[in-house]
Amino acid sequence: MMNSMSMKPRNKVVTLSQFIADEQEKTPGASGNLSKIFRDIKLAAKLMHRDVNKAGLVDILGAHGSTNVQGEEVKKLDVIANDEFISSITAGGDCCAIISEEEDYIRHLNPDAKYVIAMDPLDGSSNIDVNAVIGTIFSIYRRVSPIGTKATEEDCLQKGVNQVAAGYVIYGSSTMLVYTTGNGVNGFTLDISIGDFCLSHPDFKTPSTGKIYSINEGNFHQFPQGIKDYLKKCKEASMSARYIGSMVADFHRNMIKGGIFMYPQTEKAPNGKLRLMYECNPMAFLCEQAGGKATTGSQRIMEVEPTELHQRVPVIMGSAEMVDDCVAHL
Ligand code: P6P
Repeated sequence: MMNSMSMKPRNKVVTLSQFIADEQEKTPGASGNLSKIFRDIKLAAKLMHRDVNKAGLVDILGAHGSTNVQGEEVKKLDVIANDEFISSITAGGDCCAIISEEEDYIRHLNPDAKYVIAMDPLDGSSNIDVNAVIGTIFSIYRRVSPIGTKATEEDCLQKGVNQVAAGYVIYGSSTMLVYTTGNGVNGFTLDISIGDFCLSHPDFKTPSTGKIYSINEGNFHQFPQGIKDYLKKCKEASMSARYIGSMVADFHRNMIKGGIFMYPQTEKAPNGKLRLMYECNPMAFLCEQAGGKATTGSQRIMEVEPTELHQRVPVIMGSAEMVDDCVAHL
């Protein structure tokens, strides 16, 4: 009969809230505002976990603007995601502006707040109807304009190297929140039984190389010759092609297993497809913090000088040795 004294102590559960509070304590002069933004993101992520997991059951798969049997307007899940993240962050009051893939212009919030968020509320949403993995991507900056004034475009168009924090939520076989504040990357898995994210991937690093390459080879004939040459080398090395067309899912898999993700420029898309401010910069920050590399092919992604809110850039990111090898072919 095991008595309580002899029972093996259970591993200590570290929740996202505790982890962020501990990080805040280690940050001299931290006001707690950033911690509160993470609280707001966590709430919206849990609501999205609920909505994503019932998408097939209620009328939210239809195209935005259609009406359901009750004659109610049907909202697409990515519009719902945008609403949920913006309303949670607005209610928190710690953000002066948001730029979002779902918003044409800057969404101005609390002029007395000091942080700006760039986000893709639901990336890969074309995969929802086929029950594939989707995600939310976010990037956080400190404003450059005076507190107490309306946020400016300059606040929202900052280089990736100025990011204070970045992360993603992946709605997969489990829902995870992965983020960095510049002190490494930590992954938290949602335990719905306690309603919180628990530390599951502490300080994880991406392997320096790997056997996975991710790219939409349907665009092969439009790729620059260097990309074609690198892909030929990947095939000759019997690497595995893995691509589901959802950046968060492809990125997360490669981060853990090692690999390279590419969305290069094509004849039809001379700047590539992926957005600098709320897809490439946050993923580049995470990738570099995990020991990987992230480039446009000609420069470090986080050094790109932004010129517009929804600007696109070519992207090559993942295991450092694979990125170097790919760039050597360009
Ligand atoms: P393609 C999803 O639409 C997305 O923005 C990213 O999540 C994904 O990596 C990419 O576009 C897929 O694009 O042209 O291969 O379908």
